[in-house]
Amino acid sequence: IGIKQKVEAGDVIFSTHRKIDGVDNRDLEDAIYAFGFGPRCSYVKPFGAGHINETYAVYTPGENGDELSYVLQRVNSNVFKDPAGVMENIFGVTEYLRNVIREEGGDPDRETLAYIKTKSGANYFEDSEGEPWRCYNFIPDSECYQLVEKPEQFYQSGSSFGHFLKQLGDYPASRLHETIPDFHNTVKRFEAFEVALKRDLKNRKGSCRPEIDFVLKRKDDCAVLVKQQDDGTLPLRVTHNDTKLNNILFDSRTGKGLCIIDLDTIMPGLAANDFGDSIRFGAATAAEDEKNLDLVHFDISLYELYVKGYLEETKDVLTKEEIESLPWGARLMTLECGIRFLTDYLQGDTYFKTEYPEHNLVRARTQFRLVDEMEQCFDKMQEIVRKYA
Ligand code: ADP
Ligand code: GN1
Ligand code: MG
Repeated sequence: IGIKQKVEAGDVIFSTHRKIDGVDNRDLEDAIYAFGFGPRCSYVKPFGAGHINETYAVYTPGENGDELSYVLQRVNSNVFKDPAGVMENIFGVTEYLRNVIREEGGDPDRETLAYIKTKSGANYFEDSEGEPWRCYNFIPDSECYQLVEKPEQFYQSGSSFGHFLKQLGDYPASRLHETIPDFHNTVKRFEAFEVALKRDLKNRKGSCRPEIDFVLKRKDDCAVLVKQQDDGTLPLRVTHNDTKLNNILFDSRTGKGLCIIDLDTIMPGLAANDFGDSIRFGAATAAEDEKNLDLVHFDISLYELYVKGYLEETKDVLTKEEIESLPWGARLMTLECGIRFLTDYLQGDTYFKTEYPEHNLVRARTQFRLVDEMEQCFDKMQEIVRKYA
């Protein structure tokens, strides 16, 4: 059955020209007016496959009929407690990137996101329930993937995220708000898991014993990178912190990596974590929520392609210790993500969007399968990094 590889928009859920039955769109409509589209907007469709925010594609009349022109998002305020801080980070970083891209001779309108202010000049709009909405230009002739379609894409992805790290090398990190404190502190993630396990609020413990044991056995692993960060072995950089394949747009004309999106979690962090989160998602042979674990494997040849693209961009910037830490980043970001899914399962699915009751458990299982396979070929993973360093 498989998932759609390409990210596409869904069915029309709002239209300025006709009434759509059965959906309460008042807040969406208010947001459309707040950003100044009003009746100029033809219709809106749900968009994207993110687990946190709600994303909408806004269509307006163009030369060849209605075209996707803007992306409108309701930010999840349960996850992002300080939306003003999130938006300040994003405006700061994208403005900075525009200058860098101009200096590189690139096209700032395609290579970074352009956020739009509300009619009254605010960074975001607050709806009747106090929920934050923000808006940016849709980048035409771009594509977004859930799974690697051609291996070359993953090389491109490594190259783009590596380049992104370099572009933000001199960005004043002190200007950044920490949008989610301890986001990739794997030790704290383990502790949160222990709390959820102890509470077992939804009596789900009995249904995931093997997964619980898998995590408990890896308690010491959780500290590997946190320790090196604390003792200064690994420096903090300005990192993206959510480097999934579907957070990068590819140029449909050239097939090359074009633009890094989803900038909500830009914060000081470890290079290994950005590297690792990309590997976790993109070097897998199946979707993050594949139920048939026989289909879920860690593809080391995809890993190698990413390493190549990433290190071509960053090997002169990263320290020796950082380069050495990359394979651990892959292992630990995958373990951490699995821990987060399992924790959310135990606490009753309050964080990630789910489509059915075991969804988070299914996701945790794929992550643990990947961790297991990475552990088995860890020497090889380290060798590959050394080869391209
Ligand atoms: P989330 O936090 O929910 O993941 P994203 O900002 O990543 O939100 O957007 C969700 C999805 O919407 C992306 O994965 C991508 O498929 C699509 N998307 C967002 N912005 C654009 C854009 N400018 N052009 C094309 N697709 C986009
Ligand atoms: C979430 O929002 P989205 O889908 O890009 C999550 C990431 C996880 C990812 C797992 C703010 O990302 O940390 O790695 O799901 N984002 C947040 O797919 O928690
Ligand atoms: Mg996203």
